[in-house]
Amino acid sequence: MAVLDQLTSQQAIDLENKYGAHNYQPLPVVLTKGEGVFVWDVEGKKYYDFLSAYSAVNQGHCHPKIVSAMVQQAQTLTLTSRAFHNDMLGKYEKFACEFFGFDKLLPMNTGAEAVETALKLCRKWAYEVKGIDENQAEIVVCENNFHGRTTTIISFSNDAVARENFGPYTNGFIKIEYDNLKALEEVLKSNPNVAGFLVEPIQGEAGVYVPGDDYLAKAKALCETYNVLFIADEVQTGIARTGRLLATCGNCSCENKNCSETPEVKPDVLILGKAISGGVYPVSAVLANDEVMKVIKPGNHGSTFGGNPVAAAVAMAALEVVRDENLAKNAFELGNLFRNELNKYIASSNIVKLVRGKGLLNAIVINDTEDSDTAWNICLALRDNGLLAKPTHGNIIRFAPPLVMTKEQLLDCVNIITKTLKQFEN
Ligand code: IF1
Repeated sequence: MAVLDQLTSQQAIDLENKYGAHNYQPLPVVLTKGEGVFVWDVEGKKYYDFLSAYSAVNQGHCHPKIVSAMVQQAQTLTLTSRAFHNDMLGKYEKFACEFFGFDKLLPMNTGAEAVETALKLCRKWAYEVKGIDENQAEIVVCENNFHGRTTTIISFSNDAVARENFGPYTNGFIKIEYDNLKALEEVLKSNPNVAGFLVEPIQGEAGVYVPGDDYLAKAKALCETYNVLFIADEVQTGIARTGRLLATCGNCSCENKNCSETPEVKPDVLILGKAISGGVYPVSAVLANDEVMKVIKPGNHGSTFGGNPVAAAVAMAALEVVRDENLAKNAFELGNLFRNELNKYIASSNIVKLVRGKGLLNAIVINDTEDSDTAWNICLALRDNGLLAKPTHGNIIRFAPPLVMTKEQLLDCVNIITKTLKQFEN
């Protein structure tokens, strides 16, 4: 078969099954093209994308400004490694630091790498600034977290499928219940070796679980009291997804400050990935102020590709798009509209229990057992009706379209979703 032969969906799926490791179970649809809020399969059928590559494609598929920045930079200089300087990295670091309100940025490539970076940064700070005895530092994490798939990160996951038979695991983590300030205070009070608290502002993989409005601010205050770093994993919630630039917001440059009842929080360490590149290129970053970032010295950490000129050019363009197209405000307004419209339907529905979320990071909970295949079957029917979404945790369906959607398009999608759900009412 020649490389350029057009495959049918079934041929493409068969190839993946035969030659690819079976580490995923994708929805059976084979995409070949994307533009804005739409994707097309190899047979030419058009879909609304309601996953956005797990919130990486917030700026819409193949955004011309981001793609053009990538192409231009790729034709000029792609990679120098950090053995030499390049003329894009510093510009990007300044841009991103000002954009998010931090002193310094450490560039990496994937979300998991950025989480690893934050954990290493936190431990080094614990020994060199806080004064914890060697190898004694603990980092507090939450039950049902998702922070990536490296050996250290799965060590503190409680997802059996992600963990099983990958041991031995990394020590130094204490797990507490999410959205439970008492549990946090208890662990901080009783353990002087705690160096950091790693938390997702909204738990994505757990099923878009939104904590109480004051949770993050009060957790941050507790961290301050006990001299513990508040580490926000905004890989999924960041970059306008939840209706503001960051779910924690802090003193970032977001214009849409009054967009939510949740108080602003400035993390000590901010982890970004996914949409920092608009889903065009793997880019991730850890941001912190000098007081924390100063512990990182030459040789402590790095990566061949982290901070490469293409990544820098792409990330700057992607962030400019978020700002110039008011994506935080759009996500906020469309998110409210989406939940209002779905709630009207849910009021008389037997198949959907509830909708929850913030901005355009939402999920519906299906009225069936966790191990039922109802959510999967609904996603297959949504696909047939022209909208792509994916179940998470059995009976929950995540809805996270690109943030460049219009109101008309969103209402069209609500129609597709409610029409599809009706097929499953009993
Ligand atoms: C997969 C979920 C989303 C993340 C947070 C770090 C990472 C992620 C908060 C790691 C990644 C992904 C990866 C994806 C599934 C996915 C996901 F369903 F698991 F929860 F987005 F909703 N921190 N999230 O959400 O980033 O290394 O992947 O770049 O297929 O594993 P990464």
